[in-house]
Amino acid sequence: EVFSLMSPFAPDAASVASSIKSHAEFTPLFSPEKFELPKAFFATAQSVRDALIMNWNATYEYYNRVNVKQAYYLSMEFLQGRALSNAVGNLGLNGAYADALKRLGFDLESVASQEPDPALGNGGLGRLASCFLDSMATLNYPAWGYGLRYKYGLFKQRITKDGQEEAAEDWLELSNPWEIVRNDVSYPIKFYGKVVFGSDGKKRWIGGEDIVAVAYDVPIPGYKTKTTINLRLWSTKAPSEDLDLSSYNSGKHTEAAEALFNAEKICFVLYPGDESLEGKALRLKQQYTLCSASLQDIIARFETRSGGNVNWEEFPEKVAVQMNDTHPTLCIPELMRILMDLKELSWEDAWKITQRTVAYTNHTVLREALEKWSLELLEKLLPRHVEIIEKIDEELVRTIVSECGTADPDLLEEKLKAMRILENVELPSAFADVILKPENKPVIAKDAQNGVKTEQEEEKIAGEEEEEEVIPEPIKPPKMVRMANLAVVGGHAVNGVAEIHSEIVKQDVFNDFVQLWPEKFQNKTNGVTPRRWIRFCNPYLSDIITNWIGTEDWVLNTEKLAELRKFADNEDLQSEWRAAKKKNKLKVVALIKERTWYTVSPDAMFDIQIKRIHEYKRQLLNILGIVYRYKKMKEMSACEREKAYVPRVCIFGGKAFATYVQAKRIVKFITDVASTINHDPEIGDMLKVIFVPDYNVSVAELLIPASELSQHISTAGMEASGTSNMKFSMNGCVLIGTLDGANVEIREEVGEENFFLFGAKADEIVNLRKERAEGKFVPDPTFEEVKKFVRSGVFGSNSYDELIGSLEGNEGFGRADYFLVGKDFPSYIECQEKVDEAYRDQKRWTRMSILNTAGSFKFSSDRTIHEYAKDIWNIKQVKLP
Ligand code: DL6
Repeated sequence: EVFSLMSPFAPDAASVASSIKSHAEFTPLFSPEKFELPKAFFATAQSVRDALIMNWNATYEYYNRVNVKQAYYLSMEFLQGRALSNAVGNLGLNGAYADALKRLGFDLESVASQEPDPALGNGGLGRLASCFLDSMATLNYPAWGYGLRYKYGLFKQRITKDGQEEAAEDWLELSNPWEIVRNDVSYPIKFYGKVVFGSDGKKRWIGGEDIVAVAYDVPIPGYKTKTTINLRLWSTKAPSEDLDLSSYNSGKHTEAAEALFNAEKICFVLYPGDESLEGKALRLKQQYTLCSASLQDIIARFETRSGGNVNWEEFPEKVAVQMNDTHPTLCIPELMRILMDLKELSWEDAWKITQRTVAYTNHTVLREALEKWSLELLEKLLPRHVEIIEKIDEELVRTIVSECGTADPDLLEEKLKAMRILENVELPSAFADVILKPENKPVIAKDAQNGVKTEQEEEKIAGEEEEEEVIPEPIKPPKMVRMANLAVVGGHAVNGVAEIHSEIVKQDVFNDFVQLWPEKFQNKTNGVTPRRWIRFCNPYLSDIITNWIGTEDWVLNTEKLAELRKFADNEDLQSEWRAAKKKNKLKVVALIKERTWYTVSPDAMFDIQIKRIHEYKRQLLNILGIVYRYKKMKEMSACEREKAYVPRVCIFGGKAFATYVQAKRIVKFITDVASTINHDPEIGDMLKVIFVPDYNVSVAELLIPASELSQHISTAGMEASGTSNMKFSMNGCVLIGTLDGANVEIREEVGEENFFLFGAKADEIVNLRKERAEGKFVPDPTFEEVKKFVRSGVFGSNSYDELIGSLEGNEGFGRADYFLVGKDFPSYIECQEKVDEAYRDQKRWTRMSILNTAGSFKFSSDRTIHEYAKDIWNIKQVKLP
């Protein structure tokens, strides 16, 4: 009962129904006697998968045949969200599947809601990767994603009276109908061991721990195209001979299975806690597994496609590797290692090929988030890679010395400090004398070849450990490897993810590199897929857009959304627009009831902030604004209150990293405030505060279409881009925000009168922090008032000393309001008053809403992917015949 999408005839409801029934019967995952919703979901997914597989095979076969250049997007995170509705929608089979399921006694929406939401990502970075895959497939770009198949996704969040609690997210519990295990696609991965010279005089990495990476493929369909690309996720296991059968049989079960567990645990969880050394080693093993398995796979494909006539110089003409942040930076030494040690290329040739192949996207300017690994740990885990990294560092030092000269030793020292890949590591011996001022001359560094022994020497030394006299060493700062610097040096392109962010990257984070290689640095403003983020999550609004524009082409060519501008004041459009919003709000009313037991009014303004909980994203500013509003409301009569404010439902959603204590305090504070305000009969529907637990992609798909105001209020200069701001704007939501990340461009596109702006600007932040440190900051009375109110005990016995203290520069609580909540508070309150005033005039508000959708066209990930394809990957669209 497999129907073909390759045929010119779309399958009808009858053939779809029989395909679903046949899967329910012949690829069973449940007992035969019942046919209930979970079974209906699996059978439907399997039926859709059949269709995907045909297109996916055809796509792969065609790319093989034409041997085009392919891009590979390597990412430790893919936040895919549910796949069923998206696949059915992209295939244009919504009607057929809805009808077929109706015949079988189900409705498509309920069947789709059975799907677990795979959370193989934390937030923006992972969701961006998934939007990119949708655009690559839709635009017929030959491209693949590579990631890891974590057994447990991002934790499940529960909200209790103590705040956030985390539980394991077992998304694979009932199996995953979308993936295809490729038992024939697996690669050996090695850790630890040592580097020796082989009998041919070449270096070899031997010994250590061996594991195997196995491919699990997930077909990614494009919208209205046969192109179906691949997301290849690696899972890890031990080589089969690693079960110690004799130990097992003698009853030592745990010891016997240790190797199996050690290998499998690499892919247990996304982001293992890395406070401990074991946690760090595990995260590093994850990163290396992704890089090594993917590169072995890419190289094998290149060799096969070369048909016995491999010309390595052509590698960058057939392969582009994009590193999503620094997490896959080990790609650089790994590609070098494979090319030199296994394919026998020279350093020079391998380096040219690597640089031309690899590119790096930076997603953060937070210094503490720029990854560094301990050299000692790396040396243990990947000894050959460290040698390669040391040599890259040495070459970099050579370049810096030759560019900068030695006339000004202070300047040279500064440059080396900022740019070297190795931190707190002596200079390579060749440079030590030339460069350093006499007082700073280090001990001669080790020669790259010293310390490397032959296999024979290794054997001889084994066992004859000499006793050495122990001389206490002065405490030195730890030697580190700066992955971002390695990524900049080893790649041919570096990009930021919004204009302002790319400028900060150039002027601040990597300024010294920009002076050296200005041509490497680019901007690629993020985007989101309009399929998932309007067309499928907001069918009410989509139908209205299609009717008024007169075509559904806008789903592919979002520029067409601009045509809505001319109808922004049309009363018919306005009333349809409001009705759609209301229908979406009603769905959220039900969600809130189900998840929190609170009842909220669909007539109130829905004001939403959903994102990871982080101090720089300033959920604290939002909740303090709500507290201030509540205090003012309490001081008024009912009549005054209604005049001064519009009713609001303030919705929060987001997870705090399990070990981020301050973020968890913020969650607790929000839920405490919510429970006081929501139970205050005097306030009623004028103000409600909701924390939606376990925020994920599916929750976002419900909340975003229902939003009227959304908050993007990070301290200016700290949010690289943000992508939910784009989704909100597309769905006709008005934004309140700072001039940060993509807010800047959104405001330009939708018009400044349709965006509520407040707060300090990025270029003022350094001075403001300095002033604070010098004790020159005078807090606004409103800010003092709100803090005092919180401390008065209105929200329970907790005095929130750690939270409120952190806003005051109280030494005990950290960095003197580093995120400038106090500075921006009065302008935020003032701006929120303007929001109320605008919302009172529903015609004005609806106009603003329409103009947001109309002006959001730039933020389609299709535009972003076209730019990557042209400016970085140099790949062409390939339409299947
Ligand atoms: O580029 C996607 C996304 C941006 O929209 C966010 O502004 C940014 O915070 C996020 N960055 C990260 C950084 N992770 N690391 N490292 O998630 O990327």
